[in-house]
Amino acid sequence: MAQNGHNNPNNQQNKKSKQLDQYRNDHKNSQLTTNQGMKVSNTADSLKAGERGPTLMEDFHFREKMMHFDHERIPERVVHARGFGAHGYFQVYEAMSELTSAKFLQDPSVKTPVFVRFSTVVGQRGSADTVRDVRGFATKFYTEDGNYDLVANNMPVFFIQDGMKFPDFVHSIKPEPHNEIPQATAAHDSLWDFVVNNTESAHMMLWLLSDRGIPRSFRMMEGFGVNTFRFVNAEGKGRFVKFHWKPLLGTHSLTWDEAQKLNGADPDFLRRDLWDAINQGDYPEFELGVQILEEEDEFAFDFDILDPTKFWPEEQVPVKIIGKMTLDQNQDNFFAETEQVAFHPGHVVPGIDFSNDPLLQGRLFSYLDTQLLRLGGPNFHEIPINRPIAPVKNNQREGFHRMAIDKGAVSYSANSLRENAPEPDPEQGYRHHAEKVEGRKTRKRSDSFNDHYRQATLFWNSMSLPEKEHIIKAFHFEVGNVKDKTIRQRVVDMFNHVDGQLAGQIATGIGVNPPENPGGSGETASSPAVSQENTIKQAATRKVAILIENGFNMDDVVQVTTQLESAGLHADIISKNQGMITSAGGEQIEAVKSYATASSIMYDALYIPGGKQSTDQLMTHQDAKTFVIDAFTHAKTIGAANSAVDLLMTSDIKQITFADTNTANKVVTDLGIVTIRETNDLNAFTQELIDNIAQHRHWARGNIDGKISG
Ligand code: HDE
Repeated sequence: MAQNGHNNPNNQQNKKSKQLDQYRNDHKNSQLTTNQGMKVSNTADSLKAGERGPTLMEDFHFREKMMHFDHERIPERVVHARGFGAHGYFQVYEAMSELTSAKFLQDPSVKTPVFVRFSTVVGQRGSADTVRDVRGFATKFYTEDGNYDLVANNMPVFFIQDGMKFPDFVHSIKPEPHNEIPQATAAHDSLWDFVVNNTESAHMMLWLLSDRGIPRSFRMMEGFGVNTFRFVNAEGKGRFVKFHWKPLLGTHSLTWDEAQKLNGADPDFLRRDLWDAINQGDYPEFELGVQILEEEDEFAFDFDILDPTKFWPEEQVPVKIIGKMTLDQNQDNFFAETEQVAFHPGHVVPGIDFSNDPLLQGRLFSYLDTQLLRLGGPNFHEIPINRPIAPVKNNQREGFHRMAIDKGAVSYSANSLRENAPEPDPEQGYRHHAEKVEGRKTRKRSDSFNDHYRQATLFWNSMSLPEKEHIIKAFHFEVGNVKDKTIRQRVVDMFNHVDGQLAGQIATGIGVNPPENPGGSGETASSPAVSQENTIKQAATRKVAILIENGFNMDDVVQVTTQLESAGLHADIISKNQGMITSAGGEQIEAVKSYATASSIMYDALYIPGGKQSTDQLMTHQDAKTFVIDAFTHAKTIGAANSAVDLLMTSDIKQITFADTNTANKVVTDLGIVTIRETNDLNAFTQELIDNIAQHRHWARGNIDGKISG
């Protein structure tokens, strides 16, 4: 398996990768040196006065080694501290010249190198991956015209309308400052205190408490630029634009119970998933979409298109798909790449400009500013991962860690000593859209931003029943953890402006009064595009757990795994003990995991092959039973062949129709439980299994996480 994709002969090295090669250091067959390049004879013992004596001050090797170690850490990001990056490329489908002059959006044969960093927002750098949170989805395009950063989230709206409130909002959601509790969660008093006192957050809170807050994989998340930007074409015509990333695997989530268990069992679940997928050649793909609004339609909506707590429903403004990004190469070094990459919404290229969205305007200051502290000075653009592939020529000089050796006496403009080089280019250089702006200075928000509830209701109306149920449960957990009862009551009263039934159901779980007069915003429309029920459903890259013990049917394993793998899925053999397991016919197969290292939460589906001796043993293992019950409870597809059907029938799974002796050789499927008996031919069975896995979850199963409680 090609680690990191560099050795993959199909991977043509792009310009960015070639540039990074100058800095890559594999240390193979090398000898140990100091930082001055001097060979070292011993790095295990300090230089001492006598074998049992004190260490000497002159031990330069010890001092250098320890000094460097002492300074290894840099400040983590103030938000989005925990992240994970990967390299790839972007290709546009057709020339976008009518909409934008951005060069990387013109030629479908050009592969623009990209580096993407996915992140959580609230938790510290070492926090768990599967917490309920917004996910960051930041992409750096290394274009011929300089770096373009699309710094997006996996939800299309935001908590606040003006950048001025960002420090307040972040202070409220981060661990409380007196005791630094709780970590990586919104489930505490200060956040909900902020919410009820800043009701513009209502819409985003619903997105956060929806399944979008616990994605199954970074590969299965949408990305949204959130803010309104502007496309400008070569003639100088501007149009408003919103950016979207659409994952080709669809948008899918974990259940809350799984997410919580994964935080303990595998806090790296999402980064591991991305790393493994790229190493296995399952390159994540995302299509880039744009929603375009003509400037003359700026006021055509019942919301303000500059308000970042509103999205533009796809049913009203269609998403035009314009290209595709493929992530095909893992990073070599987490710190050098993921930790040091510096994004900024102000890193634009000609053809892309801003709008007056007051949140975006605030962002345009913050990102540049934050890098000064985090990366130790103004030269962070010289760190390899941040270097553009376009030449950098200007009169900026010096500062900490300056790498460039800028020759000559001239470091100013205009000059005649160097014929005014480097010279601005009025034709090719960036030209700001000549928007007409006028107004009196004021610290006032536009009245057009006043409605805080209608789109929250629109989002709520768009949810399927299981999605609504998950949101209510999320409220019960998040607000249930708020100690102050008045805040809990105010949450119910606030969400009564969104939907009376929702507010009533929140109240039931958190020990406060339902609204006296069930209310709502009056919004009756919905946007089917935002329900994950309507997303792409396919099985490729999903992981299947296969449980066996000695005496299993080899045919039941080989036929199914071969067919799963040819459909692009992955299977792991799991048993009580890791190691070789012997089939009924005496052949051996390796269990790569045991119940100590694997549990149902780490897989998308479960399959149990037949073989009476094997399934009889499985029936006696508590761990195997837990595997089955977890897969069932989390609404996952379960397959059982031959004697394994008896195992399911004697488990706690109830009210499901299984294959029986009357249905010999026939596939029986009920709510994602696929069974077959008395057969050697598992072809149709496996196909049915794959089709069910593609459904992601089978919420209709009932009694479970996704059950609708009226
Ligand atoms: Fe950010 N945000 N943000 N943000 N943001 C940062 O920049 C900020 C906002 C987003 O993987 C910081 O380099 C302000 C919206 C991502 O490195 C900081 C406001 C969206 C990342 C910052 C917002 C985002 C950041 C922290 C409101 C979705 C991670 C470290 C005015 C479109 C990038 C850093 C990475 C990171 C400020 C709101 C996305 C402090 C002031 C809306 C994906 O500069």
